[in-house]
Amino acid sequence: MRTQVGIVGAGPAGLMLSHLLHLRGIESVVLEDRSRAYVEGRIRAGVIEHWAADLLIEAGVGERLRHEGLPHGGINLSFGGALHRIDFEALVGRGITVFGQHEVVRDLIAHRLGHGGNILFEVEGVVLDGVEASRPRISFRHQGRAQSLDCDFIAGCDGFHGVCRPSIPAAALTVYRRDYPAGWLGILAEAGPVCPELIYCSHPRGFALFSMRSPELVRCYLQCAPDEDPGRWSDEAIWRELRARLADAPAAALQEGRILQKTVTTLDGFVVEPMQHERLFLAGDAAHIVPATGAKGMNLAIADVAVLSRALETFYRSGDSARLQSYSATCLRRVWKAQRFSWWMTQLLHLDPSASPFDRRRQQAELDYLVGSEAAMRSLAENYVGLPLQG
Ligand code: RFL
Ligand code: PHB
Repeated sequence: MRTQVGIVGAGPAGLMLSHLLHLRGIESVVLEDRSRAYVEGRIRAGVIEHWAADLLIEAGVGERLRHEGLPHGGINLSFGGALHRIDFEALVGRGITVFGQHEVVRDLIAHRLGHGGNILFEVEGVVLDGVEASRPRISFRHQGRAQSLDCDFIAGCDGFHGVCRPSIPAAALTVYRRDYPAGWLGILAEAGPVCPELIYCSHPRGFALFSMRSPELVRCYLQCAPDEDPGRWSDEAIWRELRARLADAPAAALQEGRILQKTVTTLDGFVVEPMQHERLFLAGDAAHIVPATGAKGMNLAIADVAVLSRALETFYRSGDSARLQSYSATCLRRVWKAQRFSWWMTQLLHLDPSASPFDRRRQQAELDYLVGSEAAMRSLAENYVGLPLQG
């Protein structure tokens, strides 16, 4: 097989890249090791930044996002028993959309397949060859047959545990990482939201987050140990803990519906530099991950591929590779700003078991300052709704 851009991974990065390339007249093939049903059912992100929602709509894959996505004009912080709203619309004139990542993935897959796109699910043994040569090749097995895909470029969109990043010689990369001393126990439950907008709670028992997927489905998180066993938590214990960490007024409205899913995620910061090596370009979680407190991971993945698709378009139109060469530098400026914001939200809201009494008082003062200062709230709002796309 032969294509212009071989894409490994059918998450938001790989699928959106394939779609944007198609709009620019560039061919691609997407190789995914899981089944279509698995990737369409994987519950992950929920917050879509303002510009990313606009891009999905402009690119013709935002019909359901426009009708079923929940536009939110702000978020709430809960601490000291009270709720404080941060009004994004008033502060920066924009909001965010709450719409599940798996719904974005579903729409992208349907659109690509409906327009002649080539996505191979359940491929095995993906190996990259000749990344440093002019014609890289991806070898894999599909439906029991060994196959290979010759391409001009490879896009490594295969997430944090994928094979593309490890295909780059270690000496060519610098890795930056930070582990956070907390995990999140996440649930999906059949209940109405406790409040029309998200609530981020800072509480002496630990952080909690109240989010949603639809008017009938909530997504909530509790700070827990990074190696917590979700099976240890009964449904009653989860609802009790969520209620305990929430301000009094919304806690009274908390509905305890049937819990459909319980999972634990760790909070990690990771960046690899550069995000490219010869003809291989890394995008999304393959190149960087952020703690979920800032709601940035999927948005960064979409930002990377927006930059990459434009750089590839310039190359195929005019032979000019300057934008491809500056791909990593362009993306990393945004990535580090998102890393900073995600770190800041995490330290602001989580209980750090190693924090001194001094650190705890400083954290309380920071929350108090934030909700009393328009300048501080505007800075949070500007970052949360999404910094403008560059490059
Ligand atoms: P993905 O989504 O991990 O997709 C990678 C794809 O590659 C496939 N793959 C392979 N395919 C072929 N061969 C191989 N060897 C392969 N190895 C892997 C995988 O099966 C998969 O289909 O990466 P991508 O596209 O870069 O997208 C990144 C996002 O998924 C991620 O950053 C977000 O989910 C992070 N995130 C959030 N991001 C936001 O922007 N807003 C949020 O509100 C938000 N909330 C979250 C989150 C992530 C969470 N978890 C579970 C980590 C909340 C949580 C709890
Ligand atoms: C979610 O709805 O899953 C969600 C929302 C906000 C976050 C993280 C996750 O910061």
